[in-house]
Amino acid sequence: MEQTFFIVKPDAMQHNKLGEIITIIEKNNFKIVGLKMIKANEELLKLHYKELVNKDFFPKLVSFMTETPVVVGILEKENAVAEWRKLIGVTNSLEAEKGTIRNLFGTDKTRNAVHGSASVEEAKNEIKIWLNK
Ligand code: IDP
Ligand code: MG
Repeated sequence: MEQTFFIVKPDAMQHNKLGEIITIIEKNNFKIVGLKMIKANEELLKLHYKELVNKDFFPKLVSFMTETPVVVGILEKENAVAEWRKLIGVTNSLEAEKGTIRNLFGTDKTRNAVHGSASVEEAKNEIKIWLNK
């Protein structure tokens, strides 16, 4: 079964939205097959966001992602990668479709509540980086 990787980001953790996000995950028939709370650091984020390290917003992104611990995990479903991206909405919370997780719980382009892998290969890399699997 296809797997994807998710992060409940610091803004959602600060707003006590972990439970609601987990409920949405389960109601949408994803199986949670890995789960961990972890405080990220710059080294980990440079691996996770390796294509973004030279962007002007990268320092702001690191600062945001290290505000509080995050919850990371593995989701399993048919077409998990695309299905999870559809459920979370586009990167900018202000443009995310109504009812998506980023629309419901995100604030803007940086503080967007959750992460979702963009491809099966990205998911495999991220699961290695965050969960050593
Ligand atoms: P994604 O999370 O929708 O896949 P990416 O382009 O991979 O979007 O960017 C990773 C994360 O970096 C975003 O989720 C968001 O938190 C942050 N980010 C992306 N683009 C911008 C931007 O233009 N300004 C500020 N933060 C950004
Ligand atoms: Mg991405």
